[in-house]
Amino acid sequence: MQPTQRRLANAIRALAMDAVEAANSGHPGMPMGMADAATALFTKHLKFDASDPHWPDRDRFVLSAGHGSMLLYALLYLTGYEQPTIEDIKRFRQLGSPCAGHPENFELPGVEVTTGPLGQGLAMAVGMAIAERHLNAVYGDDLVDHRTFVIAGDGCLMEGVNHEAIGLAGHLKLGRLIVLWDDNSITIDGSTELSRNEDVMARFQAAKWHTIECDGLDAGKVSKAIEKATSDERPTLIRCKTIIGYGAPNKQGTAATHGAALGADEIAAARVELGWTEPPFEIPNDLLSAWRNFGSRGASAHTDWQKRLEASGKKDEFLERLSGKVDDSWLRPYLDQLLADLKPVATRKASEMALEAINAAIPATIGGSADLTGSNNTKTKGLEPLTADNYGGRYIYYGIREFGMSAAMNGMALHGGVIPYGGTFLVFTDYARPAIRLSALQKARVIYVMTHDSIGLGEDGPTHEPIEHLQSLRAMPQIEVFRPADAVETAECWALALASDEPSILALTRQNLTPLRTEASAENLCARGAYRLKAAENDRKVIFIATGSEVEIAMGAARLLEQQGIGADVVSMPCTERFDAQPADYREDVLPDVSNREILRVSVEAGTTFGWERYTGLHGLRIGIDRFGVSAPAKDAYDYFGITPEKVAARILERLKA
Ligand SMILES: Cc1ncc(C[n+]2csc(CCOP(=O)(O)OP(=O)(O)O)c2C)c(N)n1
Ligand SMILES: [Mg+2]
Repeated sequence: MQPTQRRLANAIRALAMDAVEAANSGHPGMPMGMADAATALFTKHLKFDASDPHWPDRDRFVLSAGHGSMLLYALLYLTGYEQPTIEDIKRFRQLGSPCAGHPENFELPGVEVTTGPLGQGLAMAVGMAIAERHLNAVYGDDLVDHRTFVIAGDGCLMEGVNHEAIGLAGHLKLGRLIVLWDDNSITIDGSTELSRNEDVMARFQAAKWHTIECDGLDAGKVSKAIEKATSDERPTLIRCKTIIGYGAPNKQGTAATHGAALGADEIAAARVELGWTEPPFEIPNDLLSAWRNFGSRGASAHTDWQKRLEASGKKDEFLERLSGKVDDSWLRPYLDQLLADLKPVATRKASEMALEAINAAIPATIGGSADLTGSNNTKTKGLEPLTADNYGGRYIYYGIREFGMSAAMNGMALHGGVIPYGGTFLVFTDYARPAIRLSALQKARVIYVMTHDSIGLGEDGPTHEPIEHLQSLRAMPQIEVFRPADAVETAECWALALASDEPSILALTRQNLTPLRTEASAENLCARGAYRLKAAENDRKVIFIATGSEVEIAMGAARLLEQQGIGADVVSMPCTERFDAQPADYREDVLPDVSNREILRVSVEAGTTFGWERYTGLHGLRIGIDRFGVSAPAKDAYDYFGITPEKVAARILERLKA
């Protein structure tokens, strides 16, 4: 006899409360409250095959309420994914267990995205749904035809990013996106009445979503709601009315179940309440085998898909595309053409020029901007807009939604098959930062095209002039910040970003820059992060270390010093992270021993000097800006802050005299 949906759900409840109890840490309330809804989704609707978590046409499931991680771990175990094992679950939240506190995408196949920072799961799901529709437009229903399901809590729907995400999803009519809202009226502080009186349903309706309400504790009703959702062309919000910690008789419905172990007494009482007689971590055979059958429910759909793939004539291309490998054959011819006709350009323009070649050579790129298309230079000639009427387009008008754009790009990158890049002003990485951090943490290949990267943007003034941004982004692990100095470096940095398995930030200028790399080189010099652009002609007394637009200024200062018999190297350092990863002998050659006081090292970057002592040594000279910027034409701003060849050279001469 088939177990009831409630009994299937109780297996999730038991695993969640027992795992949290064993760890004495975690969140039992959410998995216990949403167990019935999740059972409905996984046993009847979600298209997946537990034996192949990477099946490209699987539905994507995103647990946006990531604190309820045990819900997901229980589902993966019960449906028969190779991992997690029950031993992994017993070690929930312990060092080395893939069942980490919050779901991490690289720990377990089946965990599509890393969640925990509330709201971002939902926002990433929007990107997954975009990627699905785009690939569907390219490859057709036979190869790409899946949905994206999300479980989101009150917190996810309070966070600001949800406004950006649902606005974008409604606008793009992402009908294959279905969100189950765990409407339990509880957050950590207590009742949602403490902090919310908005009409969430009306808000989603206003964003052109389809909305449904149901009893979230009744799997049958949730199932009916999902059926309705799948037949509507709009994205759907299903409001699942639930009780947090459902099944724990004395604590359910209260914030006490949100984020703490229930305790032995309450767990014993819950076992009675739920009619659950098994010891911790044991699932009765009949129940486990029923769950395992649900885990292979998608096997025949998977086999059919495989047959269609074989017959499609596009198999190799499709798999190659999903592998994420990129072709860099565009780079050489592009550089040859560039070097043949050098002129001053802003690196944002140089980026657009490189993108013309990239977008022609790599069909997987999807560009976009948060309403600064003409400033970020992200739209190349051939790109059509990706719209509700043309999902095959490759350019997204994200609107003024930096955070939503960045989170969507994470979802697109993790979906696979597309390489998202998107732009805004560098200063507004602050608005996108939580998603940039998740790009890094998840190793999502997202390319951030961040223009107007210094006081060189000029008249817009200090609100728009990044100061601390470059260094603070460099401080983030697993992401590379590139600040190219001219058009050749810009192309090299683009090639590195595309080939990377990490996200990248390209910091690009508004103002024109003089070409510095004027000769072809066989090697991508930016790949080493820093290299000697100019060697000292006189006896070397100074080494400049500069980035981006300030390399040209350092070159000018070096020339002035050479005229006075003072030899100066100029090192261009487009990517500090890459330089730090070079072998010691290379680093030593470019920047000889920091304690060598015979040579003065001078960093030049039009931003905070914080951190540059890492390369100059404490006795070096750090030229930058340790205050907010000014509103003035770029030339005047540079002069005001003393970042001109003459003023830099004068400071060095003064220092050398002392
Ligand atoms: C951006 C962000 N802010 C704060 C938190 C800390 N936090 C985790 S869960 C939670 C409450 C969420 O409430 P709800 O989504 O209703 O979850 P429930 O208590 O119903 O499980 C908070 C504030 C977080 N994880 N992410
Ligand atoms: Mg809640």
